[in-house]
Amino acid sequence: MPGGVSSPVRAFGGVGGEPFVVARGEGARIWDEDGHELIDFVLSWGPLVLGHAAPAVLDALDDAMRRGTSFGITTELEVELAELLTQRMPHVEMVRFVSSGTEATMSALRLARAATGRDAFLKFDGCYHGHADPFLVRAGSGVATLGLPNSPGVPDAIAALTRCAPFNDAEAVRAIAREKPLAAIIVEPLVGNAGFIAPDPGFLQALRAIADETGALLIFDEVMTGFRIAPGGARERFGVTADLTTLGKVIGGGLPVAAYGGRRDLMERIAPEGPVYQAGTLSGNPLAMAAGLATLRALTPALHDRITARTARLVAGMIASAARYDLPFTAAHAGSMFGFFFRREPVRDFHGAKESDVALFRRFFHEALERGVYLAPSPFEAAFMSAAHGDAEVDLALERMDDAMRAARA
Ligand code: KE4
Repeated sequence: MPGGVSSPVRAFGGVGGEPFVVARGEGARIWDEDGHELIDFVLSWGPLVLGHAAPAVLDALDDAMRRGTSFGITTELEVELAELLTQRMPHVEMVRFVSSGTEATMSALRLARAATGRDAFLKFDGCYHGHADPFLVRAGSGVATLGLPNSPGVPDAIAALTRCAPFNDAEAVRAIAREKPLAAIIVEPLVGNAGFIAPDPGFLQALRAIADETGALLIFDEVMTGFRIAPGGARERFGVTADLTTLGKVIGGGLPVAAYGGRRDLMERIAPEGPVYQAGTLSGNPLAMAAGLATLRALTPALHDRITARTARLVAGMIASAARYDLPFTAAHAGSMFGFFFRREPVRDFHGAKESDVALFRRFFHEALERGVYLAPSPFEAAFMSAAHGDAEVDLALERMDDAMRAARA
């Protein structure tokens, strides 16, 4: 296994040291093979909004698997999850399930190109939309963590169709969109792959206006933000409606599920209803659908608000600790997702994220890990809370992270 991992960011390339091997998880905690207990704020990079081995998910899986694990035939479960998604996100009028966020964004881009007859599209520096060729240009997450400029193997002819602009820079987007007809503008409406970066007020509204003015489609990549930053996602939080939306992580409850969807007039172009081809052997897998349904049914607005309140308390406590030790620090949250940088000024784009004190982040990461707190092993990732992170876990994590900051200060 290259690097001993199944996905690069797990190899601790961003923080140094040897990654641990996990043995099991339960609620807010994981245990490594040596029995070390960790309060987990990565939660499989976002999916586990109910926590590890949530009883509701295990019961749903137990029930579903006894009827068979896969058919390659439509089941009631995928119809139910599709209906639930369109109820929670009414602007997602039709939805197609796939097995990873990469498939979701790759397919949404293909659809946008087919619908507009245009090839070029725009993404933002530091945003990560999975590892399909067109998106591996100035990408975030693991690409940024490993300091890779882009990726060998992506043909120049493909990368040439990818335009990039700094996040929160609407003028740069307007200039590019007027100069080159774009099939789409794709954005993480709140960035989680360059660290946690919120949109400036009006930025997403400006993207909507530019898309409308120039005939580009607006794609919100909500693989990470969906069902985290608000029960109805970015549209509920920011009041901006994308033409297409990609989802993942939470909608699978920890099993491989992602989806793309949006305006009916666009989605009707997808095979077999239309000519735009996209397929998948395990798309709509009944076990994955059951885990996703159990997760979203449990995630009521009231539960979302409870997790959000604890996330706010955790972030406030981290800010207080950093101030106590006079560390350069900025942190924020949106719903059950949060992030921080060791930098005094707020971070508005990828450039600002890269100016944060990465060496201090590395020291803090390891000091926290030694004290039983697992954060993402990269300054260019976000962090997550779950229903299983109760007040006791928040208090314990704050106590441990306070001491970790003291130790990392040196
Ligand atoms: P996957 O192909 O990894 O399921 O999803 C790709 C993707 C698409 N869009 C957004 C906004 C995403 O955050 C992701 C995947 N996120 C990373 C974590 N930042 C996955 C972790 C990893 O690469 O191992």
